[in-house]
Amino acid sequence: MQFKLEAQDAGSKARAGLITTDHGTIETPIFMPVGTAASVKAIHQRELKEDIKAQIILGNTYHLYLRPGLSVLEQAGGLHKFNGWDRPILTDSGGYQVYSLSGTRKIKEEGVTFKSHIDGSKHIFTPEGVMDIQRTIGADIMMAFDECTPYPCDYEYARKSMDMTHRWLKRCISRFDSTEPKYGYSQTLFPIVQGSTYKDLRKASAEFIAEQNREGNAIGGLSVGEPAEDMYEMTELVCDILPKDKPRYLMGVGTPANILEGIALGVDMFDCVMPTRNGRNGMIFTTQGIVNIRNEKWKNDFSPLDPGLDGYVSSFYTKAYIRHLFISEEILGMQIASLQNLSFYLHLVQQARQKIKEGTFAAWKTQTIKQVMQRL
Ligand code: PRF
Repeated sequence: MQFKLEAQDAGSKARAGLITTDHGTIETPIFMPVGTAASVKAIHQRELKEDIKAQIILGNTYHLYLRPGLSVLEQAGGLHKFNGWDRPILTDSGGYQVYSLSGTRKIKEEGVTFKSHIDGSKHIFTPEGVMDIQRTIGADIMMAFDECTPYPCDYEYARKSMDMTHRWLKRCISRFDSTEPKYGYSQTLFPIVQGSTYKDLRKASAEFIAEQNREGNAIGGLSVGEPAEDMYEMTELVCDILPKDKPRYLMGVGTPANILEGIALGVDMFDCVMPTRNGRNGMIFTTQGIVNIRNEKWKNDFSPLDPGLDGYVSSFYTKAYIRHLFISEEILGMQIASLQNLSFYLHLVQQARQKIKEGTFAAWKTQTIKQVMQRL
């Protein structure tokens, strides 16, 4: 993997760059649609590529390990072959899903034992095991195994957890560096900064992660319920320590406003279930603002869903029709809303990239947040 810094904004810490992998190049800043279980929910691969113009998608170690399982993935020749997505894939390590999804779990130095949310069966994730699983999945970018602390989190717990995440990282690195990719293209490993909302812990973690000198770095443990101001403060502090010449990934973030603020602080990569999950619930992001499509006010509104985007779903379907689909629980409503939301997110980061290159990002950001976050 390579990262080339192309431009830096004059009025903020925003950057534009290019990440090159064996499955193609990613223009940053980028938003990565979440494809948890080998599928971006309600979106098929041709739409992902041609309508949304996604450049990289996310997969989840936790889900893929439980279903379809490693034997199927290995026989398929890896996740790219299995789901027909030939552009880059990043997999999260399970260091988050294990905590948020599985019922009973026990965290020990060796790793985390947990029960499957599907059938209650018992499993253990260790740093070494999670590296092996991601080798088998064949992700272009693999994530280190970490503990994402909840919010709020007392200082002592946050410190001990961060230290364990650092020891786990060392184990991830030694397993990663002593194993080979399985499918003939290269893979890379991103470590994850933790430290909850404590400045001294975040600083220590960012310094430790930077020292490992990997090809890219991630910021975890944020967007877990803390005030947005805390998230931005931690993000800025960490970005200022992480190396400039490597991509920075803010995990699980966020709203359009969170993403633009993150970009302004020097973040290059984002992922979030919000555009797909909220889309399936009838919350639609547009260039003009946020639409609750079930609202009575759209009943007779025959204007296009989003006149500001020129993609197929944005211009072809009317608000009245999509409202009808949601009220009637027609599955097509969820598909259209998911497509629109992802198209909007990708358009947003593409525009941000353009503005960074032009040196006008900061002013554009303020005005855009105001516009796209308003409730229509
Ligand atoms: N760790 C991992 N994945 C994550 C997070 C984390 O802290 C977050 C936090 N927002 C989202 N996804 N491994």
